[in-house]
Amino acid sequence: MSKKPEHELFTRHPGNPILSVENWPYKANSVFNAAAAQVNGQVLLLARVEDFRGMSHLTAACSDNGIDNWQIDAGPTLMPDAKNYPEELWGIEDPRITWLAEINEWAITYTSYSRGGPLVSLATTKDFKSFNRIGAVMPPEDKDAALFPIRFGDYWAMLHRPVAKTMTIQANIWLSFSPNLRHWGDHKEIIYARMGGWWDSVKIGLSAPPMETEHGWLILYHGVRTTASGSIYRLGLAMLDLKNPAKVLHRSDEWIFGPKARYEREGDVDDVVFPCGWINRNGTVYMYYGAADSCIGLATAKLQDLTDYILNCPADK
Ligand code: BMA
Repeated sequence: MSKKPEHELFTRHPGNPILSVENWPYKANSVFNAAAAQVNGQVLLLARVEDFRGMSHLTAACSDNGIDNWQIDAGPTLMPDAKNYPEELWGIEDPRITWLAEINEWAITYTSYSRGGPLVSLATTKDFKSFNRIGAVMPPEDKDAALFPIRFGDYWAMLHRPVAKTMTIQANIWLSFSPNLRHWGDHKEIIYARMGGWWDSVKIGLSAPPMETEHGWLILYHGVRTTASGSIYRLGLAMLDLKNPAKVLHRSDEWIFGPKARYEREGDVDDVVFPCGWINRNGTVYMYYGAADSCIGLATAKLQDLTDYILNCPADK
């Protein structure tokens, strides 16, 4: 693993980017923002693949070690289906995967790019070959959604990021509940973009799905700041209460990972790190992130270091 900047908790893999269009079995413009899951002892990534029309679909890649020797599906794994799901008109993007033990299926939240703007869609699968679409679960504009793996009382819970254009743009993380995965309510706004000079001043959004720890739900989120030369996407951590995920226990003041390597600084969209998946392999967290909307990077950290860090961060204000 290569050296990491002093303030960063994650170490970039020296083989980065670990996946890009050069590895892809079919023609594509870019491969990025992949969800991650541990499936039958392997690491599965469900990558966003953008075609030369500018529209995205999702394709699965599997590896024994989560680093190399990826077996990539020969063609798209999940294509937009605008005929039956009109909200998928302009593609499907940025998936997140959560294992729902109760129903013995994986839940995939993804962004559908509808005529009215991006919105949150949900599908389930047992095998990443056939998919059962629940369909659009949040109207536009809303994205960056992931489910918790368990119910709280009778209710499934989902983090997501609606956008409201009032006097300023409001793009904060919300928590919603559902008895059946289809109908969502009891909406609560829980983590706010910090405004002003902060690194996460303009927009924030959930990155990977919440990770359960003994201290609480570990949250990885991205924050956006706009500068004279564009937006910078960086990452922060938060911790939610285990029993009551609406309660934010801690939040990092500083970003813990940001665009530094060349493949993160230069691409179709410069200065973006955008994880949609992380997994815990024997105490090591593998974070998979889209780099500059062009390729996929891997960075690792000890889960213990992440929890030590966030527990020492201030209680959320
Ligand atoms: C966000 C999403 C991501 C993308 C990022 C940077 O709004 O569209 O898919 O990686 O912008 O372009």
